[in-house]
Amino acid sequence: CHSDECRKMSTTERTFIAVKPDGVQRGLVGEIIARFEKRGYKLIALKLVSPTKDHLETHYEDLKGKPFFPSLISYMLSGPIAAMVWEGLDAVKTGRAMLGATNPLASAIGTIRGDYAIQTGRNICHGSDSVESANKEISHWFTENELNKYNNPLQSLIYE
Ligand code: IDP
Ligand code: MG
Repeated sequence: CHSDECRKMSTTERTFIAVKPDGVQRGLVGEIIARFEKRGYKLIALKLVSPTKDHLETHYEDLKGKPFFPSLISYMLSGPIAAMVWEGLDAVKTGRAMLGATNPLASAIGTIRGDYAIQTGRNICHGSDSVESANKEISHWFTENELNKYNNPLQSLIYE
């Protein structure tokens, strides 16, 4: 089923979440993972990677014309990135809400950026902005083999 109604009910929606190099170096990987775990999302994939410039330019290809694009790419190249896939009801939109606004100063307290970051150019994390870009990003960062298939017995405690 691919209708909007079904999508709203889908407990298998997936989003690509990444801890950027500043977040990794500041020791925030565990904190960010913990928030998604505690919320009830299911961890499908997880790795620490140092992608090429090419890989990052493709990831951010929609921003290619922006004046901050070169500094964004060097920021993303400044260290390893913790890449992950989380699955669950409304994972894309809720994932973005958990991250907070792009500009951390505009992010609500209680969000990841609102609690741990100050500037847009050092906003510690990435989250897909739509189901369509999530699918694109997941296949850009992970092979099919890296997307783990397993049963989580806690599902019945998280979903009615
Ligand atoms: P998002 O990460 O909240 O989806 P986007 O607009 O997709 O925000 O921008 C991607 C990333 O590019 C941001 O997370 C931030 O790191 C960086 N960025 C966006 N706008 C600016 C800016 O005006 N100055 C510096 N960096 C920016
Ligand atoms: Mg974005």
